[in-house]
Amino acid sequence: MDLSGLNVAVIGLGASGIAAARLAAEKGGDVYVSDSRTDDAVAARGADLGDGIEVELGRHDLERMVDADLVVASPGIPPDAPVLRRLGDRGVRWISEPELASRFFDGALIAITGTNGKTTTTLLVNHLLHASGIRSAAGGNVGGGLAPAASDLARLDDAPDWIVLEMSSFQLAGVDTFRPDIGVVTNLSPDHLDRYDTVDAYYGDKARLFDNADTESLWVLPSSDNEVQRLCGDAPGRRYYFGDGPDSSAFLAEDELTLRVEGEIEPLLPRADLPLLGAHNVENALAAALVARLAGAGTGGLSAGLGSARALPHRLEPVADHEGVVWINDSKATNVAATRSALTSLNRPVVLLLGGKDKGEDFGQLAEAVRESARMVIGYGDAGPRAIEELSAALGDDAGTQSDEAGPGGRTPVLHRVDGSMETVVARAHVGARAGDAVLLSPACSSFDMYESYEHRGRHFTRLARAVA
Ligand code: UMA
Repeated sequence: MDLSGLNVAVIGLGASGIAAARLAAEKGGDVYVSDSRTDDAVAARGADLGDGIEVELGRHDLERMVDADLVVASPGIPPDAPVLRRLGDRGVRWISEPELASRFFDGALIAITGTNGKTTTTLLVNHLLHASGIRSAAGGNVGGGLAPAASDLARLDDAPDWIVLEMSSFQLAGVDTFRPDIGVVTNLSPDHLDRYDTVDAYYGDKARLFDNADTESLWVLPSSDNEVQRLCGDAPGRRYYFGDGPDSSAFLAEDELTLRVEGEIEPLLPRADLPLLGAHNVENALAAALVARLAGAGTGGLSAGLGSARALPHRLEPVADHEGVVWINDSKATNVAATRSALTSLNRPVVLLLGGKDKGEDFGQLAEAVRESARMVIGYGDAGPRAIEELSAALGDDAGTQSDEAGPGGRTPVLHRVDGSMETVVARAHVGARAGDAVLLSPACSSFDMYESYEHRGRHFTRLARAVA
């Protein structure tokens, strides 16, 4: 495919916009990129694009976009942002950056979405394919410097046989011809309610994964998630399930990660030998192994790859161990479901650090997991007061006051509100934790009240935890 003679407008000059602009220019398009910001960082990114790509900062030239043959919008720009609303009013449609990229992929495509576990599963599939000698490359929503944007993968000189893409709902909202050979939904639960009016609207964007399904499509889905089954509906293609369930092709059998894809049982790895913490990572590993198997990986490569998997930064990542207290950075847990999953998957009493930018989720949903696992909950940041209030209401008499004996196992979890910086939060956690505990930063919120990103928050927490240790 060639974009020669076509005008391409790219909205936003972040990782996504830069990658889209470079790809479109390389394919012959006349590219105009605009960003509403004018600060040094965005100016430097614009200058980096070099000659041949027109960059405009501080405004979006609507007429240029209306006249363009193709408009690519960055995923972080919500559809009700003025620029997209005005384009919509003029009847202009836009696509997302991975949609553009997918038009130039030579290899087969694996697309992985879901609320939690997308990044781990994406990078693990790639790791398992490599361990099996299959040429693949991973990227997409991943971010955090861990993997490139989709359009960068489309520009690789030596095209891999498989592309493994993490897809967010924001990116799926802008697909058109995007068609994965293997599509994966890890799980579904409410998220991003600061952008979507309803959970159904969020799920609706996720469902676009199935838009171009055909009988050759392969779908990898959790066996026990009714919401995911509903999302997939009657999309054509063959379904494979992972997790506990009668039709599952990837499951735990006698505490071993096991596949049964074509009738034959393939034990892969004892669960205890999987280097990733937490029950949800067993699910991620089962999904990844199943996907890699469908892409041609053999048992030997899968076993070796699972055994050599490593925790990703900011995802249940143990960062310090001091006087019997392990400090765990789970800053990527930016919604209630991710935090619940972290809490229930650690087999030790937890001092939970909860809070950040308020996305409107109900923290009361954490009550049961807190009752079971938490010695103490420290609410901080914008959402801290509401988190503590809702947990306190949901726990009722099961919530301790600051003077109570704290802890799980018959005693009541103590709920604390801390105003101030992460330094204060960590100092409070240090005082509250006992030998055998985990101090868990799993905030259930995004970071933007105090930080630039969840990575920034995770790095700061890690530094402070190590300083304590
Ligand atoms: N902008 C405008 N006009 C506007 C609004 C914003 O020009 O009206 C500009 C901003 O000034 C900024 C640029 O748009 O310069 C930012 O674009 P962006 O927010 O889409 O961010 P990118 O840097 O392009 O990163 C995006 C993804 N970010 C989001 O979806 C918020 C990255 O996912 C992804 O790694 C990257 O593309 C490459 O694919 C990050 C993420 O947090 C990791 N994703 C969310 C998540 O995982 O929960 C969905």
